[in-house]
Amino acid sequence: HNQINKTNHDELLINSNAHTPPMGPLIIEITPKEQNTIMRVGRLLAQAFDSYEDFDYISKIHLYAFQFLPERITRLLNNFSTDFSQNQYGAIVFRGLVDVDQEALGTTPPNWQNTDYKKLNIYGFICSLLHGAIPSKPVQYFVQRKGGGIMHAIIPDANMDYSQTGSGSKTDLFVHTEDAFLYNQADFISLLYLRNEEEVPSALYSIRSHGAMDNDMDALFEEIYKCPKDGNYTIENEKTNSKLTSILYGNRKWPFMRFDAAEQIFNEKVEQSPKAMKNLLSFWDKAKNLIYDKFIPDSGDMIFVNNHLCAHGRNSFVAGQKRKNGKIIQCERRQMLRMMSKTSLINIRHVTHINDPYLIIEEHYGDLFDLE
Ligand code: RE
Repeated sequence: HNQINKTNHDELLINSNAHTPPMGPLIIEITPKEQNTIMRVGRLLAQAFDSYEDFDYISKIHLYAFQFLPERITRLLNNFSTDFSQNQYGAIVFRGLVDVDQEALGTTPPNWQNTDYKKLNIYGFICSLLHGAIPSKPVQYFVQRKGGGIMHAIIPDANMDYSQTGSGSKTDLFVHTEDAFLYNQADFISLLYLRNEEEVPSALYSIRSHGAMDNDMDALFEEIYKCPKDGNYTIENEKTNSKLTSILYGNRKWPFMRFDAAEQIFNEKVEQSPKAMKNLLSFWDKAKNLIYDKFIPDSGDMIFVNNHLCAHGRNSFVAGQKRKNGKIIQCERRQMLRMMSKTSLINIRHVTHINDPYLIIEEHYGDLFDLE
């Protein structure tokens, strides 16, 4: 048989005449055998290394990914890093990627600050391996939690429940590409759901769902749009708030996207120019109809996103409450693990910490944090 399997890519190119845009993520059902392999590899690595942040481990993740991950998953992710075509939605759902022992996980902490990362070690290894298969390097951003490690627990926090951040819950989290206020935002993001008993749907929105760009979209390539830092910050000075970027970039017909609906359109303090706001509103008019929100993550599911093609968000919810037989009952609060990665540490060296090329210290559009 074929030593080297051809991917679907070639077939898709042949059929590209009768093209309908991708309207939702690729959904992959992980087989029990694959899940088994993944859990075993996670356990093995957790025994061999103390932490998924161990330098010896993290500098070799591509090697480990290609050696140990089930081949089907490695192939899919490898293809994901090079396919920016009209067929590429920019998000893959891996259903049942990991088996989460709910009892061992214990009760969800009140907020991310109280996370016990020792309990999450195996998931850190597994998530980093998937990024390694792209191949891409897990990184952390000083602008989020002052770094806070390469994997962040995302937990609803009762004190922040109305915020447009990962700690919010009571308002819809509008679709956004991660860190739209940075030039060196994540290339890839993984969202691993440990529990989602509230059954909160995830929202995804891909620029590919519009099909090819037409002249209508030209205005979005102009560098006339502001994006404030996210809801964790207040807009503090005029200098950083006045930097302008485009929404679309890269190829004119099949572009990439940097977009945050909440911050760029609905944040009243953003002060877009009238022209920019008019363009954003007519863009949002189309975009909002293309949002996919049919997927409700279950425990063990992962959403893997190309952050240049696909935006993410979620509906509002009441943390710690679920509906059963028409009644509202108490449940364990939602818990998700996020990891972000860059495909090159070389291209971001001008914005990484002097002693840590995995720590990005960009604060807002090219401005750096002063950490001296
Ligand atoms: Re996000």
